[in-house]
Amino acid sequence: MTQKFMGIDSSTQSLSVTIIEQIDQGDKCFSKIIYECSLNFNEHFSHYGIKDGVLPDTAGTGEALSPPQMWVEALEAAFHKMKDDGVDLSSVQCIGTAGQQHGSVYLNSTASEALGGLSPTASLVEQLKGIYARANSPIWMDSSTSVECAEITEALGGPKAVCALTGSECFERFTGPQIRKFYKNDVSAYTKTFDICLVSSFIPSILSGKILPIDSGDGAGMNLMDITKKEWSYDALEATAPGLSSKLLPITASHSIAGTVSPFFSKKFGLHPDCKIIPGTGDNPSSLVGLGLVKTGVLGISLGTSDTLFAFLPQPVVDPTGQSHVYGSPTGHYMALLCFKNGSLAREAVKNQFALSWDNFSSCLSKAVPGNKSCIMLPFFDTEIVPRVLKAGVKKYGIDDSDAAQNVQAVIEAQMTSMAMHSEWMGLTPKQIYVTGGASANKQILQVMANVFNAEVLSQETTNASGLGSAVRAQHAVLKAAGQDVSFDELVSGYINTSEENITRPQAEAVAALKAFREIYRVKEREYLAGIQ
Ligand code: ADP
Ligand code: XUL
Repeated sequence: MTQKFMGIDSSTQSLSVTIIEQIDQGDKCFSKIIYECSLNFNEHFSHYGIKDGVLPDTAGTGEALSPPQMWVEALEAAFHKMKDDGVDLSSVQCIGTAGQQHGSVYLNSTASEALGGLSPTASLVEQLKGIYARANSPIWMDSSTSVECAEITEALGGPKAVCALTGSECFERFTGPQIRKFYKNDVSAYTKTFDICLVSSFIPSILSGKILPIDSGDGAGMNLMDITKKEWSYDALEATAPGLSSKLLPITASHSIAGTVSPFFSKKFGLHPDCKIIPGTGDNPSSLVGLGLVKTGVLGISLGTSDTLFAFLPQPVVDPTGQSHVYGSPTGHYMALLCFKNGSLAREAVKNQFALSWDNFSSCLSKAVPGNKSCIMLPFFDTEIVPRVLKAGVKKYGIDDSDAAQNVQAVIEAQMTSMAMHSEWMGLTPKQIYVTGGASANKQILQVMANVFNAEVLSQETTNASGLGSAVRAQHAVLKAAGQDVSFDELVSGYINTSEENITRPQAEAVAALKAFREIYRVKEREYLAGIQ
């Protein structure tokens, strides 16, 4: 017997689908990826005026907004593509979804009815255009809410208190400060908001035709959820905006079943009317599952638009420096996460500055002598989250501005060193790192990572761990509902590629050089941060 499960990942620059198939043989079952597709927003949806999925910040205030209608159009386009590609959607048992974290969608009083009454004869975009109380959604790249962060922090008793309560200090991109700013700037639109969704709860709400709750994984990225109770904190809601509790459904566990697919999708695209929908989660909690990080001892790194470093935590532990976050894990436990905003954005800035292809970029790295003769770049092409840098500015020490190879090496060594240095508080000395995201296809970048962390680096079969994680979450929910107690570990272990050619090993000489480099980098970063305070 075979069953299929779908994962959808609505990320910053694209919407991707992963379908897995489970084949039951006697008392054993095997699963594999049978279909993947991705729709890039620049390529397909530039008519929204976006670049890399985000509207231009013309006022230069640090706002980062994206049109939710673009995500809606991408969702329907992905189903059209699957149909065109001949995918048999009728045997999909359940759909799991993930979304870029923190981004929020503001729905008015007509949204519930519009979602519940979608007609298959018209497009989603046409039918959903009137449901928003706010046309554009603030997303995770936004850095415009420092004032609101300070206000909420003060109301809740200081940064350490906020961190202990919600798992993170107040961060500009977190949804609570974003909601507060919206309330202060446009109280009338805030009042007309009936429901606030995250990107991760908006997408499954469209699929199921009803507004679904936020899960504890992504709910932890709002500065609104009590991290130990996994419930809304009424103190945090009060400190954020009046009447907020009425605009949020109670938090849910992402392994529950939330509903079935709406008739729009079954009639238009041939999904079975009983196809289940589970609550969405953030792309990072979803990647945790997709990367098999459902136990301690292994580190995960995603090299996407932003770079993230994450690890499974059995219990919530808080970063004493207040730079990291604790989110819910779809397994019911926790995860630690550090987010480096200048990920692919910085790599691409250097690549574009010297008009390089990715192949040229890689060959610069393959010829590099580790440690770059102690030449250092602090790669804050944009504002940064870890370490917190609120004004963009690249700082170079000893780097020749016309030397492409030196700049390429400097940006990669800086990024990997920064990740290793800022995750020291977790006290992990990982033997292995599982890596994903667009840039994980680059072997030379992975070699620098292996040398900086002194650990083996294993890249995943799919570059979309978040989509795979959501498909596996869907599978887990269906098995659990059927009374089969299968662990996440059992479900994901088959996807971890441990083959010899997939392992990038640390090189002893480079490890030593980069250990010394880390200390120089630490001093330079500290000096720089002290200078910009
Ligand atoms: P997101 O999920 O955040 O939208 P992805 O994980 O899809 O991002 O990563 C997209 C990024 O991957 C691109 O912006 C690009 O910079 C990067 N990328 C793609 N191929 C390579 C490569 N060979 N080397 C380095 N970076 C790459
Ligand atoms: C995590 C974060 C980013 C987004 C990107 O806190 O802000 O990783 O989830 O998709």
